[in-house]
Amino acid sequence: MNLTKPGEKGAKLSLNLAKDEVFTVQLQWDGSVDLDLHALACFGTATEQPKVTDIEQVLSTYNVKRNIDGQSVGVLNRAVDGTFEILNKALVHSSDATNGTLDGVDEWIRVDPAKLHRPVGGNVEIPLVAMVHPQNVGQTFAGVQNAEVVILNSTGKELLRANLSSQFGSFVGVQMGSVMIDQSGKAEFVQTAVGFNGDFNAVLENFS
Ligand SMILES: [Ca+2]
Repeated sequence: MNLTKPGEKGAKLSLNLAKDEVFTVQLQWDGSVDLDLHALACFGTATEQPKVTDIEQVLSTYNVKRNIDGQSVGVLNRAVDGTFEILNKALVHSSDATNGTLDGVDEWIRVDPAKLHRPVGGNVEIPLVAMVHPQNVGQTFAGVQNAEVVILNSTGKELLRANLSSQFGSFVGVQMGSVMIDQSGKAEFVQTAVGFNGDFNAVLENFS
């Protein structure tokens, strides 16, 4: 499938997942540019839009504990295998890939909806964002070959595939859309496909 152009209204696409079925979001690309896959776990009530209220809900390589100029930043611990997770492994992120030279999948996020505490009467929204790492100054998706996002179900069946290189060439990031999980555990992908040239904090502000 193709994502809509920025500004077009997003369609809802059923992911055909069983209740509480684990699914995986994969990001792959080729070349030397560093892309990052990010996800937020947003919780809403019956009357309020899902939001991030705690930094522990931010699954991002920018939120991994590290030292920058003597300052400790980030709250997530990196496991021995390089993976990191939020909310008791409801969302797990692969080891960070700093270029696209791996064969196939470079970064992935695995979501286990059963581990999310769904608010009574409310939804969970998991916005998905792919971005050129900010250290690649001046680089946009146009300079990244074969950037693709794929969502797979627990048996590895492909539910969604979107190409980023062609449609979002002038942007440094794309908010692809959100996986919405309702009270019953049913999951849908709502595509928004908004390209942006700001930083990740601007995205975060939309959901906090
Ligand atoms: Ca990366």
